[in-house]
Amino acid sequence: MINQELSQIFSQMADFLEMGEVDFRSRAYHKAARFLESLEKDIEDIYKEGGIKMLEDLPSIGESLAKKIEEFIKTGRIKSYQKFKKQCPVDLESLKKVEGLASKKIKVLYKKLGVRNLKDLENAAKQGKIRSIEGFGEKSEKNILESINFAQTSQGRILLGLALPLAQEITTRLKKLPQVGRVSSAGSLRRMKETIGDIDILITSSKPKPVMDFFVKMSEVARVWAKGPTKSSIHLKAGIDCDLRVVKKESFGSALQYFTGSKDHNITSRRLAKKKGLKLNEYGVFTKKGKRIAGKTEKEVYKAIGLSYIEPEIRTNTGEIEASLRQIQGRINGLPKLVGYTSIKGDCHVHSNWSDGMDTIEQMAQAAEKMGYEYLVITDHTKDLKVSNGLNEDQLLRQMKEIDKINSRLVKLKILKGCEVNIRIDGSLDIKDEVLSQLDVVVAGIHSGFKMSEKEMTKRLLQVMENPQIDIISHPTGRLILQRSAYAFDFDEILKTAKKTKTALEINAHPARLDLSDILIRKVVEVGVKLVINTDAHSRRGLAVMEFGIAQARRGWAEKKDILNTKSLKDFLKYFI
Ligand code: DGT
Ligand code: CA
Ligand code: CA
Repeated sequence: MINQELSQIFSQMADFLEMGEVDFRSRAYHKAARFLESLEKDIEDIYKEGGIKMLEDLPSIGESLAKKIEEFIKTGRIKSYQKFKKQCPVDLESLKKVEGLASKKIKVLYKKLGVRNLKDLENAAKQGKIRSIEGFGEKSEKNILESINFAQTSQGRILLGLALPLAQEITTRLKKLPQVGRVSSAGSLRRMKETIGDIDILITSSKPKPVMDFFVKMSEVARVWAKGPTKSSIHLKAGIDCDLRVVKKESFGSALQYFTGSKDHNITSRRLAKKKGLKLNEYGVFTKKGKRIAGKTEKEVYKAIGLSYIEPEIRTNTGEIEASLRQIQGRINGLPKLVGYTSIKGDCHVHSNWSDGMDTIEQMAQAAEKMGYEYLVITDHTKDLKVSNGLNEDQLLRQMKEIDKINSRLVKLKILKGCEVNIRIDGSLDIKDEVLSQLDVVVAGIHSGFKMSEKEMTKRLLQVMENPQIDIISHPTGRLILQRSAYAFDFDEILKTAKKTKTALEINAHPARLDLSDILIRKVVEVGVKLVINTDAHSRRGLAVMEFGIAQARRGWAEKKDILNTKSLKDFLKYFI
């Protein structure tokens, strides 16, 4: 659509002008951009009909802009736009994706701090330089940091770790409204997918109007896409959309089933219903004659179509429906009994301020005790990682003594001694075996040298697992969601050796890692290799991400028995001896 393209170009021209010294012309460009966006007729048709004269007669388009439109229609580009773009000292396009950053603010950041791109912006915000600039403050600095991640990925998806707290905040508020009955998230968020395209919320309500009024006026709202009695859509300042749907009480379960998806899961369940002579949709389960036989709860919906209840995390149409069928028929290989959100008894990969953590060992232990854990393994970085203040053998030995002291003061929780020993390029470790052997649990991780051939990387990891001192491999594939893909290695070979050497693989609960993926976890479970869910926390607050790791384990069909840190302290330690 040429109107759209031109509108975008004009609005960028306006931004470029605002970046320069004189910006009075920018308003004309803004106006023209808005006009073009709302213009029903194709601007090219108008030009063909009446030439440049007719363009000039349009509201918001003067002589000079008409010329530019003509140039664009004839040549497919506008020279002055390209010139502006070249001269612009900053990466406006990316910076503008950061919520709350308009070109005028970007100009200030450039002039005062030399911010040219997202990386500069992130550094400035992290160093606390932005808050002191007029027109910004601490809050906008925080907002900038929060939305940078989104701007960087810009695919429109954000990490579950960002979306879930946002959604929880909104659903909690909705629950408090007197006109609201049931409330639930749906979509990918309810399935706890690693990244979220948009947040879906379902409610029942006797009086939707005030609820919708409330919803579109929340302080997080950046734009309102649509507002109606049964559905409203908003864009949040955090850079993600949120849909709110009002459904009937008697259809809440079927609506929840429908809007939780995944789409593929829905298609297969609907097909199954059809086979039974039933119709399944968001309003309920119906007989051929149109009689509703289920819809109020999800459980009854699944039951009506001949299935036992399927947890949202595994609704991906990758065998769960077949397993559910086997389950209800009492056959083997039914649905997995997914590990529960409260089943974890200890965190086995956390950092203290001995290396690059924020908090002391004691503070970490107290926080873990509060969470109800029985044990916490302190696994600071080791000496190769100089930037992370990695510990050498002597420091590790001293830390063990310190842990003994703190343990004598703790009542419920036991701190276990460990480290996250660095795996070198050649597969050797940076801490001597005789020190590693004195630790309770040794985690080994790759922190550099990601780019190797698959063969070399596999060899590197196999060598580590063959070392009897090594208990757990941390973040086994090295991926960072939306940022860095996994390194190349032969996962089947890893599994074989892990099984043989009784080495556990970590599910790293950090929302940007969630490494292993659901698909790999399923492989691990099938082979019978053990998993550990760890937060890799660098502060007390970091311990809270455990939930994401558990969700990931569930998405990979893992049961309690597959996860070592669901064991009591006694059994946990026994496993590693
Ligand atoms: P997202 O938002 O990209 O992270 O992923 P979802 O799964 O949340 O997708 P979304 O928000 O487009 O739709 C929410 C759910 O609604 C989806 O999981 C299944 C259901 N749904 C949406 N469109 C269709 C469709 O065309 N057919 C079927 N069967 N279900 C749909
Ligand atoms: Ca969604
Ligand atoms: Ca949606």
